[in-house]
Amino acid sequence: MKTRTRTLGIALTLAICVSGGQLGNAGGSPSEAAGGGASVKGTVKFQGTPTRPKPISMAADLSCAKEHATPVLTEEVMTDSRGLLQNVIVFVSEGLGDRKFDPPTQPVVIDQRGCMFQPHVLALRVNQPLEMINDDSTAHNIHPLPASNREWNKAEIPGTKLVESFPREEIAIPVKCNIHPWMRGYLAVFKHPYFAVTGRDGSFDLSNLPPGTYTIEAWHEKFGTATQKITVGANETKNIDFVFKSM
Ligand SMILES: [Cu+2]
Repeated sequence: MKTRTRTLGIALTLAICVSGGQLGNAGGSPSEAAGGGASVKGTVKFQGTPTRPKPISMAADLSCAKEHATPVLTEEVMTDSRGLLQNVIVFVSEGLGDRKFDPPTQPVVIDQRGCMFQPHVLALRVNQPLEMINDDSTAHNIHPLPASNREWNKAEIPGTKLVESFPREEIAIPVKCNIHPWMRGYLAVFKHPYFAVTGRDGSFDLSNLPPGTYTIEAWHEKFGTATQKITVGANETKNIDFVFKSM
């Protein structure tokens, strides 16, 4: 497994505790998972003073600016008052052996709305359809910049819906719109269903894992990656809390 070392002076601390066997939803498609009822769940926090989100100027395209009564804020580092960190991809990076998982046929959607990529971070599966929608009255394009998948760049006039997919696992692919330089997002492509993207509460839940020993990785676009090994038994849930820190 390729490990990124872009850590920007961030240290990781990790706390583990064990709770009773509880089932939740896997980041992907639990129904196809190998089963075993093991879960790894927890939260991701940032400790310290994170960079404050800044207002984005959309003055270069007034049709974008008029979509917002107040300026939209940058989405690179999003924490709440407790430091719970949003848009972290948490996933199994090692331990599944040579298990194979068929890609879901149901598409995932990235929406260009208000001249922003929504969501900012999106995870999907290898060869899963990615629907790209332009809900704005202005033209966009969508231009992923992958390292191991094929690069493409597609224009999206208003009302467009395009479909693409990625054949190789890659975490994560920067995505931009060439027309609006502030538009930036990330796509993570997985060959298995055990991943999650943290929401406002910074939480993740990797459930329905087969019993085993896994490397769990957390990826954030600014803070880099952090990993930890964990062993879970059948119907066992373990909690992991990732904490990124300024040094
Ligand atoms: Cu755009």
